[in-house]
Amino acid sequence: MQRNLLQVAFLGAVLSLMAHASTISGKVAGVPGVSVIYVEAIAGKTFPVPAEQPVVAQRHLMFQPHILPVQQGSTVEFLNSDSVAHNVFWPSVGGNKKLAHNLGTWPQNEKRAFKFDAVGAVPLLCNVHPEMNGYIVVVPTPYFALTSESGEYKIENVPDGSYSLAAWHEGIKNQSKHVDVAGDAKADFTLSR
Ligand SMILES: [Cu+2]
Repeated sequence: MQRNLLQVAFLGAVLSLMAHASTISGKVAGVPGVSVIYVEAIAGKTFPVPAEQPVVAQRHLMFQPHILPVQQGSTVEFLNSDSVAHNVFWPSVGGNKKLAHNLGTWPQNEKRAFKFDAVGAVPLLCNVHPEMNGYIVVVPTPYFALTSESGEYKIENVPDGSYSLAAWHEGIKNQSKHVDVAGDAKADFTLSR
């Protein structure tokens, strides 16, 4: 009897979780190329650090991908895929120059890792090749997406609630807006230089 009750309670919990995970989708207009859309920090809520370690390659004298969004606390691997040595450094995180860091310089097929605990955009540079640049965008929640080249995005499995949703775009001031998620929600942004 008690076991049946437990099963019912468990099933109920699973169903309620399923019922309350929604999708936020929309489009970023006004600027060309990809943007990062993310749910800003939620008061009183913390998230487990994701296990996967995303990779930024240095390939053909570029950082690839050019823009990588990651959840706060993620460890990113930097893999040199070129036959020349590359350096990786960043002059700030989220505009804070105290978080500047130089990972060093290393040859082909070697990689180094760094754990990003601070939220904000990390401008990646190489002191060997001044033309190289890229971004890691460290966001505070697991609810984020990189838009398509034409600006469309979709953030899945967002629990119902009220959030501040932010748009990050290279070289542009962050824009945020309020979004209520109770079932699937839409949020569009218009950014300008
Ligand atoms: Cu380089």
